[in-house]
Amino acid sequence: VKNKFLPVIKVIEEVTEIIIATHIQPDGDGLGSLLGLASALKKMGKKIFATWGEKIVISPQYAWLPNVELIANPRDCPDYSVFIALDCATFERLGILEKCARRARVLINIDHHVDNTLYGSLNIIDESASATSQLVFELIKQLPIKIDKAIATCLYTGLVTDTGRFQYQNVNEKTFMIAKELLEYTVSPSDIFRSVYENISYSALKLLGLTLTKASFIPEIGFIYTVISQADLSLTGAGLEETENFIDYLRSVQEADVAAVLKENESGLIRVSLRSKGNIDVETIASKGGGGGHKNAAGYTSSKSLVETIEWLIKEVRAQVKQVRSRE
Ligand SMILES: [Mn+2]
Repeated sequence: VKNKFLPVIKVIEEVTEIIIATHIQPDGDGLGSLLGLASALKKMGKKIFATWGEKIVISPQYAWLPNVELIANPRDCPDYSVFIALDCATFERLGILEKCARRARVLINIDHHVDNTLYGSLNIIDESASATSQLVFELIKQLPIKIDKAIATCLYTGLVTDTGRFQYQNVNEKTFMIAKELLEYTVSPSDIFRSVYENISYSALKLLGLTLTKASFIPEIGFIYTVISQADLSLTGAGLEETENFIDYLRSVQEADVAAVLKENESGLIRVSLRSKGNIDVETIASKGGGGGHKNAAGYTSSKSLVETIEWLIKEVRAQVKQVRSRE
């Protein structure tokens, strides 16, 4: 097979300074691929600027990641000629880095989202990859450095979080092969499990309780959803960055086919996270809302009121569920 990373490696070899970015509101895969690649390129002797395009807040869940101190303030984004975007499906998801990315001579887009808009001047998109961290691993393996425990830990974290601990539909034989290879660098799955999944604050636990109590369920379409408002955050003292996994609790409800968590951010916009089971495609709904993602995990941002956002969402979920049921 043709080596899809050759053009990327050529660009990396040509320059000494590189910007690496992931999407705003980064998840474990965004942060894992960002820090994994940043660590590797630094080892090659490159000057690295690693960031994402909004105020940098890292939840305790990921603040322990190796080399996390490499993350810089996006407002200081330098004038480097190469910009690598990781796990970022659309140009908009680069947030305030858009200008910085546009300024670069080469914009490399490495991702696994089906709906990636190919905004790069070099696009390496592989929908079959379980995580962008998997693609970054394939790339780093071809660079003239020794992969170490720190790099492998970042990439394993991306893999384990994006696959729901190796249980989502994006898992295949290759996922486990890559996990096995990463373990050869003395990565500790149990340490990573504890750091990612047993590291929530007491405030976040309270917020989770509140969020679950408020959940609504519409049985005829198997739709469960809940809301996290700014008031809920001040009441409990938790931060939005601590709520990434909350949707998994909704998704785990036996009668639910679609789950949504609506999060009100500081500027009053509503970030909608969606999950589905089986053939129900939430990516279609998210795209209609101006976002994107994968078939069973997607999201978008709504500037409508909370009530209007919920009404629109219920209508879209109803249509999607009906369509799938009529086919089955
Ligand atoms: Mn990902």
